[in-house]
Amino acid sequence: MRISQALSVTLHDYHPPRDAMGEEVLSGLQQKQKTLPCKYFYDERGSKLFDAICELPEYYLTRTELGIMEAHVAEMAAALGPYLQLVEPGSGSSLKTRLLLEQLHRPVAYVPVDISRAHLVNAADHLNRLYPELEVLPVCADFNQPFELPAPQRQPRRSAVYFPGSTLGNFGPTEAVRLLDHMRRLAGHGGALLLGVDLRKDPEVLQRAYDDAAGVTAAFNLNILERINRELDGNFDLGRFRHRAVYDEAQGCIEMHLVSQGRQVVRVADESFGFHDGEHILSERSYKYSLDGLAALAVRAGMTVEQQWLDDRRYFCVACLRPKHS
Ligand code: AVI
Repeated sequence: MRISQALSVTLHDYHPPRDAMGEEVLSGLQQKQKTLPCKYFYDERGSKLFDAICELPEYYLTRTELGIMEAHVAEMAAALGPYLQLVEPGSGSSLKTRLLLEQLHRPVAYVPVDISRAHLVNAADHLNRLYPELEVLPVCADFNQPFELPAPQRQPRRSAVYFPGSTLGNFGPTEAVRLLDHMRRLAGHGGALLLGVDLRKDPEVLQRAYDDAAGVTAAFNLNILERINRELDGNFDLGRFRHRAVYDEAQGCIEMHLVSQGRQVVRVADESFGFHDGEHILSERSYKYSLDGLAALAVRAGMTVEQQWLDDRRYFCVACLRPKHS
């Protein structure tokens, strides 16, 4: 890890490898069920398309979570407590984070953790100028890999991890437990985790949210193939793959697929991959939780759900999880 000065902030840099994409993409395409890791959606165009998704009438998640935050942020801040160090894995300097920071009582430090160094530094610099009382300590790391929290100049009384946006849903059950367990350890004794999760609901609502009428989600899904073409010397013909969203009700999981239109052979780097007509690549899973399922998940990660806030339609939940025996 290296510490350096970047704009107005001190950066703790774990130099997360950025060249792992080739290996992961090739090994995903070699599986019997071809898969692509959904983290590679977010190149520049993918990030813009995701922002556009968040504005879509069908994609209720962002709007609903923001509504819950606006209605209950004071209670959330009280639950987390004063003199806090707030850690945000996969941070984005979003409106939700600012809402929370503004309600916290005398927060000591804000630690955004992100793999994208330039974006992280710019967002941290912006927050640092906006809240001069707050020590902003960006950490450039893959939040799924081990890293240590930087020590703020003033000693915080406790730490909390903020993980909004239902990003947890993009991890399978085993990985989700591992990730929550990691966050519990980051929060430490007396700490907490404030988590935003999407809830199970009418499959038609989910279907529309992941297959919108304007085709923005389709463009977002197909963009990963364009990225592979550009960065890994691939030759996917984007006109010969179609976006599909499928809800598996038993698992409470919406899957995004890229379906091959006809038989074809695609080259990526030096490897060739054959597709038969209708064969699909699984590009994302987005798990939806019941409140019982969320409580069970928390227990598996050594925590309990202490408080939870829902919208009127019970579409989304922001939950405060506390380590057991804390
Ligand atoms: C980032 N993540 C929580 C989004 C989700 O809803 O699973 C990604 C997304 N995929 C399609 N639309 C949005």
